Amino acid sequence: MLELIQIPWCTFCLVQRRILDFSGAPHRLVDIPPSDRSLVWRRTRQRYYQVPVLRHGRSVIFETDEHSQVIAKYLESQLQLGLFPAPFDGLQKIVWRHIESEIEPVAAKLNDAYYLEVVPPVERLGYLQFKERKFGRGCLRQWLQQQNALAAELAEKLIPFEQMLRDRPFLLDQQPRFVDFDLWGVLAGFLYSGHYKLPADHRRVKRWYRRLGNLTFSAIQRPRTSAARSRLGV
Ligand SMILES: N[C@@H](CCC(=O)N[C@@H](CS)C(=O)NCC(=O)O)C(=O)O
Repeated sequence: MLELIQIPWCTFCLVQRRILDFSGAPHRLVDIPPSDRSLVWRRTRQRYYQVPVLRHGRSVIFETDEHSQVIAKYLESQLQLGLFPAPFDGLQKIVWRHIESEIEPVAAKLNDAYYLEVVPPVERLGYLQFKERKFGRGCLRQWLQQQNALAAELAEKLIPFEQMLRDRPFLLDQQPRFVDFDLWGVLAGFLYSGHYKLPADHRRVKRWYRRLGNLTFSAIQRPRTSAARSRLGV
């Protein structure tokens, strides 16, 4: 059984969670409190403290740098979902770096602005402290005050993706590739608090988001191949 150790509103966790749901592979979600990384620390044998972390039998998989995609590539190796086709190798790397360094921080700030609603009461002090140490005193309050400007920034940053969807159903191709899931997770994090909507002007992004949110691999790919998939009980 695959197990995803996660924080439910973490954008990077939402990426992996959507890939797992898309795959149809049985999996379990293990939520950890943001302030207590002891499970991750233990599982990774004192090598990692961030989330997400994937456990598969005796294997524990986690990222090795800011822009590695170790978990998604592991899932691809096990499930053959077509996430990393060779012809898109370089292009995908450029796009996911852009998504994670330009778009993710804005989406996460907008969700964190509502941390009093998103984060359980017992976790709020630690969360505030963690964010203020990273971004400066009063950052969460400022993001709440600046939410219109941040939302406008996000909408502007989504324009290239709206353009990419002009002639095809997914960002690069006729089926979703890794970068589709990467952007989907970032936007799911943005929407997590329930206070925002995707920008009204970005009609293609809105349709793509809804489509990808409900999509399963079995709906796009027949026949399913690989003994590995059946070993995982897919
Ligand atoms: N590059 C990593 C980033 C993961 C990450 O930033 N996780 C955050 C939660 S969204 C975390 O665990 N932060 C805790 C910390 O940095 O102390 C990935 O893609 O998984």
